[in-house]
Amino acid sequence: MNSNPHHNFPRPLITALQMAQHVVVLTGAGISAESGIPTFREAQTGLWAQYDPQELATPQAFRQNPHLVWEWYAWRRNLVARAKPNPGHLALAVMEKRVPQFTLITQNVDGLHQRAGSQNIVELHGNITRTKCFEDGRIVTEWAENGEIPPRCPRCGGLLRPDVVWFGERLPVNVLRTAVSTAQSGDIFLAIGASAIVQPAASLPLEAVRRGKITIEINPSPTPITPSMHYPLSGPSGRILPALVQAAWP
Ligand code: BV8
Repeated sequence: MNSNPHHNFPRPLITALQMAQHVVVLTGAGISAESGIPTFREAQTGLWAQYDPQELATPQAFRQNPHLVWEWYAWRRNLVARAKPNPGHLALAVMEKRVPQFTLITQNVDGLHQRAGSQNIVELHGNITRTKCFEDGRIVTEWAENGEIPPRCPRCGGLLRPDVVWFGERLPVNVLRTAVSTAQSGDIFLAIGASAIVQPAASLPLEAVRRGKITIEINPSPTPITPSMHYPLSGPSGRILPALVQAAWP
């Protein structure tokens, strides 16, 4: 089904985008769904179907079974490497070029926004393509592949782990501070493909509402923040975002 380029968006929404000085976007796993990356809501596929991501994405799970958690991330890294940015990611990269200031806050760890050409990205939960030492938290770019899984830190011999924020771990302080201040300072806030459940990310759109920003949600399903949004747009971001960018900046 080709997207309808003249999707009838409310006129005030289009005008608000055209007049905006600073557009702030929060994306969740939903924006990568059309790139073939399963969201946390969907059951994992294949071997991982019997695991709950929220059980695996924790320091406890890693301590208990580092081999399993490392293999899960290796599977996801492989999935991400084979995936491509979809029209939703690409439309955000175009939108960034059309407005004076643009901040893209993402909960995703797949790096697809970077690959789509977005520039000003705030990675709330880290990035699965980066690896760090579980002991000292410092990034490691190469290590001896001697068959041991997980591999070990070349500096201290500690186990290596993905550079992502696990459940129960704090978000990097500077990252969260930037995300909150931009949600407060932008004039438009778009929440795209986020289930608005995971904290503290889920509080960002509501902070924008509290500060009287114009708020837009793009999601095929309702979420806890839908009732608070000025413009809840129901549908897949891979279709709605290109149509929205086309309507605002033909
Ligand atoms: C912290 C990286 C504090 C790892 C992620 C109760 C008990 C235990 C903990 C808590 C609790 N209450 C709150 C917490 C804290 C917890 C939390 O929020 N839990 C939730 C489950 C209630 N939060 C944390 O632990 C955070 N840290 O609070 O620390 C602290 C204080 C002091 C000392 C120590 C600690 C850390 C949270 C970060 C966790 N890491 N990711 C990895 O990826 O492996 S979160 C991970 O899940 C994702 O990054 C993402 O953020 C989240 C999944 O959410 P979504 O992105 O929204 O994706 P989801 O699948 O849920 O939904 C997809 C959406 O897309 C849906 O709405 C769907 O309709 C939509 N969609 C589908 N298709 C499309 C689409 N939309 C558009 N287009 C489409 N085509």
